[in-house]
Amino acid sequence: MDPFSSRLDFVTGEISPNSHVVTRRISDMEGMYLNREATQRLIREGNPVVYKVYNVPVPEEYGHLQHCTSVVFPGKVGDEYFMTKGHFHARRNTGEIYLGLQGEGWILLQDEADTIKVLPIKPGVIVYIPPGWAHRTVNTGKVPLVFFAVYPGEAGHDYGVIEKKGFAQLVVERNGVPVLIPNPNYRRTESYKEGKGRTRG
Ligand code: PAN
Ligand code: ZN
Repeated sequence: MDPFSSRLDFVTGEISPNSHVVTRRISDMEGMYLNREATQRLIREGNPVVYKVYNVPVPEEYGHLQHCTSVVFPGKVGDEYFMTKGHFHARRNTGEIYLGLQGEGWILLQDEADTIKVLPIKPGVIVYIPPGWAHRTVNTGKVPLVFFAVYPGEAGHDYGVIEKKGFAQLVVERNGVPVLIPNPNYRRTESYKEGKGRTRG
């Protein structure tokens, strides 16, 4: 394919022309927030947009580089801050780079042995997500959190694992500040918990 360029607005996160926009509302994330009642109330009261992704379409193939911006809006479901769904890459041996452009938040990272790490993101911060770590972005601030991401063409997205088991920790507001709490609904990965590892097939 021919080389090309795109324009990125550092404030709004919008990429133009030709970006493909994905919009996620609260109703697209049912069951991901702890407070089910607050989730249903928000859906009834206008179903707000939680985040948008402006994706530059390139072939989903080895050698290419996917790139996009994400905009996570400020807000909470109960005490829990607005966040992305979170995913593993379908090809686990692919990493990713995030560069913070506006706002502030936390990146939650979790590997398949359920180890969890948290890294703050804000303008000028580069977050390196090594292969094998699921990642979710949480907006802990009062303005939209905007970041740019680059990852291998063939990475793909696996949402299923996180939809099923969630992240081991949640980011909630306590006395006006973000804190991590254990997720009471978290289901650990049985094979790792029992030390069996993975089986074939
Ligand atoms: C990001 C994410 C984006 C939206 O571009 O896809 O922030 O989050 P979810 O994909 O979890 O809904 C990325 O990590 N791409 O690989
Ligand atoms: Zn990713």
